Amino acid sequence: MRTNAILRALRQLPPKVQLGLGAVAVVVFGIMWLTGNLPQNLGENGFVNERQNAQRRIEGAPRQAAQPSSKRAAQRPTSGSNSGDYDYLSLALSWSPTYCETSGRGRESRQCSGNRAYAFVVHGLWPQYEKGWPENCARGRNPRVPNDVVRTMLDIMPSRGLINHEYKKHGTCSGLDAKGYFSLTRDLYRKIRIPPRYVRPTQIIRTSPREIENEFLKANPGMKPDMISIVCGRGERLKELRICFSRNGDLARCGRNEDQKKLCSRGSIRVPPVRTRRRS
Ligand code: U2P
Repeated sequence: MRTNAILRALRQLPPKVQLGLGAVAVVVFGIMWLTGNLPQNLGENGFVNERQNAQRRIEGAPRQAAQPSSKRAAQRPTSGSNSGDYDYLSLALSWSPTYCETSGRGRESRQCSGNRAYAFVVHGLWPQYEKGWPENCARGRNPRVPNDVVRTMLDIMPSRGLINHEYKKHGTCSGLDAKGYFSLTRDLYRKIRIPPRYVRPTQIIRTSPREIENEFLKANPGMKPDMISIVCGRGERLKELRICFSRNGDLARCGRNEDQKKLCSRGSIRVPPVRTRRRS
């Protein structure tokens, strides 16, 4: 209704003024298009509906740390525009000996056949929704990790391929560039104390998810049971740990992604020892 009245009023203006206003509109829309601020859905009659816009602003607003996200929200398409939109961070620490006995078996890699025997290594730092997670937030762009950044991470993330993969899939959703994302990863990793018997075990450890959790709680004052989850893999082996942090980088309650029952419901698990000599 209001739109029609505006159009009627415009038609009554002298042709030169109509032409001038038309030119201004073309320039304004051109600038909005170039800067990526053009509204995606126009309302009735081609004008933006203010109510739709207000709703969109609320939906697009950065999420608060404790705000629950629905399954639909978790599955919504991700792109560069929602990078930085997440509820909490999950630091995934992989037990390297298990990886080398299973998925990495037989691979000629720094991690499984190099000189250094790795124990816990960083799998990734994952921006998470309360349920589900965003991924690959830089669609269409090539989110390459600069070589100097890769080099700084190899001591705790022993594969160039893994470093590139984790940044592309998860880091691009953190709202940080590669340097910032990996420096945050290291900062959070440094906050965790690994209990002594998991630093370099040379014998198999037979234990349980509950016992590992208790050992981490003891070594890390401030960590609570709902901030850590133990993941087991094939053959009842310890596969990895997930430790959760708030957006501010403090230890925090995990979301439903780290549900212990889903990640490892076994009563007992075994922790393979680190490699003690170089394989030929
Ligand atoms: O669990 C199998 C793979 O799914 C991805 N994953 C899992 C849980 C989660 O909270 N977030 C997540 O991304 C991991 O994929 P990757 O980063 O290794 O490609 C995980 O290995």
